[in-house]
Amino acid sequence: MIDMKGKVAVILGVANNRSIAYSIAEKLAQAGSTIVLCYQSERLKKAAEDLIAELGQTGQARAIQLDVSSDEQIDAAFAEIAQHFPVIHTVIHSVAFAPADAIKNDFLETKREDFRIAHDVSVYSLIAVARAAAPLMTEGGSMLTLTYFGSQVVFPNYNVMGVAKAALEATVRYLAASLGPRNIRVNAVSAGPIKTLAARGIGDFATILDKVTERAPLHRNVEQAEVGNTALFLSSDLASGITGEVTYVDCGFNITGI
Ligand code: NAD
Ligand code: 0WE
Repeated sequence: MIDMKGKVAVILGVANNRSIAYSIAEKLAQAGSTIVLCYQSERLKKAAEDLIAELGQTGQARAIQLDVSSDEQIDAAFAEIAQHFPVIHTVIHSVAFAPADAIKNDFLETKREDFRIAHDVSVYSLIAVARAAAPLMTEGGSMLTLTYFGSQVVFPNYNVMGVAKAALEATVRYLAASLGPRNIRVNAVSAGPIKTLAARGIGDFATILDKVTERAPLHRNVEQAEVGNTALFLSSDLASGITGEVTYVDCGFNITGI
């Protein structure tokens, strides 16, 4: 059993209890971590507070607003976190966004502004959050982000998100090199397709899930809890020698050729 007692985890990207970040929060909480949940907007505040309560957290746990496209909100959120927790150990970055047009239209039509937004929210935010979090990670620790195989090969409609995930995976390597001397590890989990809010409204998502069942070595789709378990492992001291890596949690889909 992995023991995270006395550790503080800051988690970004919980929209509801189907979010991958929620499953990660559950696993970290069950292992004894204190959880700080960051929600994107006022609209998600109550949901975040309810989820904290569901996780059975004690008085210390809290929910804080943080839209990662704002430097001011990143600074304010980590200043508030620092007031409550002088030391944090884990950061989970489970955030991605591209304007709907960009993941619907032909890739050739990708607009400059849509490219910018996708990379700002889905990639630059990891650097900005890492810079704000690192001064609180004085005992070393682990940062994790979520990526998708669309960074390596083409999936219809994934489009600019695939380009952003490729940049995110490279960012993980450069951050790992930058933060290694402080004993802060930086990794990514590449999850197979999962029906979450971010997958809603994506045309043919059911087809993508069916293809995985047919082709993946395990002949099924991955579940949030499996991503949560891997995130717990990578966040823990059991993974003390792993940094700069992309770990696939996809029932083996990415190793198959046809
Ligand atoms: P989700 O919709 O539950 O989570 C996405 C989160 O991003 C939401 O909580 C949303 O509030 C947050 N977000 C978007 N813009 C933001 C901003 N400006 N500031 C702060 N937060 C912002 O969906 P999910 O599937 O749990 O996605 C989480 C991560 O997992 C994403 O990085 C996604 O690319 C990745 N991923 C998802 C799948 C999948 O099939 N669902 C597969 C592989 C990787
Ligand atoms: O990273 C993602 C999706 C992230 C995402 C989702 C949305 C939907 C709503 C980013 N931006 C937006 N913008 C919106 O307006 N995934 C890994 C899930 C996903 O999305 C796909 C997939 C998979 C898997 C799109 C096409 C093909 C496969």
